Amino acid sequence: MARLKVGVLISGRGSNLQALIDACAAPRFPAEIALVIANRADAAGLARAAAAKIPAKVFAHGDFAKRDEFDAVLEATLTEAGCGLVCLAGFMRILGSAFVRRWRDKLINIHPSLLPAFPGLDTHARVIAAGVRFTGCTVHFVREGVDDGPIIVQAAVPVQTGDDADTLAARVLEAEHRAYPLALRLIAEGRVRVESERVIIEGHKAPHGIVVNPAD
Ligand code: DQB
Ligand code: GRF
Repeated sequence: MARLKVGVLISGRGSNLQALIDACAAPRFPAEIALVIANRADAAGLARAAAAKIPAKVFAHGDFAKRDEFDAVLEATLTEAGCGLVCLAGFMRILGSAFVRRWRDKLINIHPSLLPAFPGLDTHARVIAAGVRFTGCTVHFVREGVDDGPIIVQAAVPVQTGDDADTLAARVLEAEHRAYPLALRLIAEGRVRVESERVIIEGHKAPHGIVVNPAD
C-alpha cells in the first residue's frame, strides 16, 4: 500500500517532528513526511527536517497582510505536496475556519495535557497550580476552537512532588513522543474514524492497568 503523505507544521524546537521522523524511518511504517513547514525561519526543527532530507518551507506569517492569506499559502503548499494529513507539532498560529474545514478529519494536533482539561498556553504551570495528580498529553483532530476536537490518543503522566513546569514538561514530552507516532500510525492504517465527534479506533484494546498517585 502507498504510504500516507504527511505535512508537519512547526514553530520551534521540533522534538515531536523528530519523533514522527524516527517513526517513519521504520520499515513498513504506513506514513511518510512529505513536507515540513515552519512559520519562523529560526525554528530549530528545520535542521531536523534537513538532517532527514525532508523538504522544508518557511512562511513567515509577518510577511502576509491577512491571516487568511497565510492560511491559503499553507493550504496550497500542502495540497501541492500531495499531503493527505497535516500534523501540528508545536505550531503556534491559530488556523482559520477555511483551513480547518479543508482539512476536516485530516488535521491533528498534540497538546501537553489531558484535554479537555487545561487547553491553551502555559499548560504545565496551570497543572501544577491546580494540584492535579495526573496530567499527560492528547492527540486530537483540530476543529475551529483551540485545543478542541475529537480525541485520538491520550497518555497519562503522574505529577511528582517538587515538580516545576520544566520537570513536568520534560516528563510529558516523553509521553508525547510515544503518543504522536501511535496516532499517526493508527490513522495511516485506516483504523481511525470520527462518529458524532468521537473517535472510534478499529481493533484497539485499552490497557487494563490502574495507576494510583500517590501509590498505595
Ligand atoms: C496552539 C494552542 C494555542 C495557541 C497556539 C497554538 C495560542 O493561543 N497562541 C497565541 C495566539 C497566536 C495567534 O495569534 O495565532 N496549539 N488552530 C485551530 N484549532 C486548534 C491548535 C494549534 C494551532 C492552531 C489549533 C490551531 O486547536 N483552529 C496548536
Ligand atoms: C509540545 O509540548 C506540544 O505538545 C505543544 O508544543 C510543544 C512542542 O514541542 N503543542 P516540540 O517543538 O515538538 O519540541
